[in-house]
Amino acid sequence: MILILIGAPGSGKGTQAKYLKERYKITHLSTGDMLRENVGNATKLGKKANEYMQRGELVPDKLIIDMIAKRTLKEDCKNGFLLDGFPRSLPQAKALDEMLGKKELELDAVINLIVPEEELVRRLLGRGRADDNEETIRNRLKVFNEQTSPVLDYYRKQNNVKEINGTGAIPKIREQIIKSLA
Ligand code: B4P
Repeated sequence: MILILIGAPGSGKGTQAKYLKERYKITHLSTGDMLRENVGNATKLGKKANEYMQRGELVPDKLIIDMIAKRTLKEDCKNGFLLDGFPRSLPQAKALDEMLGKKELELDAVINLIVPEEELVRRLLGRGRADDNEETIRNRLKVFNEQTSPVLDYYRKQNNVKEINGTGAIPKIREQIIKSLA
């Protein structure tokens, strides 16, 4: 099974991914977590990515695409994977299509977590990660509307987007996702 979780920053992608990977026995690939690990280990990629992350901008496509292409080659991706936070731009979506096409794999569904902007800001300020200050949050939301929304339209044209209300109790949202995939 190959799934994509899309949603604005703070929509709960990471939160829901933890349950979905267990439910479907697939590997969770969060580009945000992978980048933060690189930042923490001060790798070449981490040093480059950190500047963009602190400003709330997208890390350049080439770096992200190479990182995901390498990661999906690993043994634990053989049974499928859950992409959390990728693709976030049209070039990333097209690169993913190419990657899957070469392996004759198909995307099962794109899950879109919908949460109103005020609720997103409230959640992120509450989370308090290094890139969760008000200025960076506002920029991340702007970047989402400008660069990630077209990715949703791209998948809507292929008819495989599951629109999920991302507000309310976490287990209820999880149930809605599972129902939409049945
Ligand atoms: P990410 O790590 O992907 O983080 P996110 O979008 O901010 O958060 P997420 O939606 O996972 O929210 P969470 O579950 O934690 O991105 C960080 C940065 O990395 C980006 O800004 C960018 O610079 C870079 N990056 C990552 N991927 C990239 C890519 N593909 N291309 C380029 N750059 C990339 O939930 C947030 C909070 O809400 C938590 O505190 C949680 O407890 C709470 N919450 C969750 N569900 C809730 C609910 N139902 N009700 C109340 N609170 C809830």
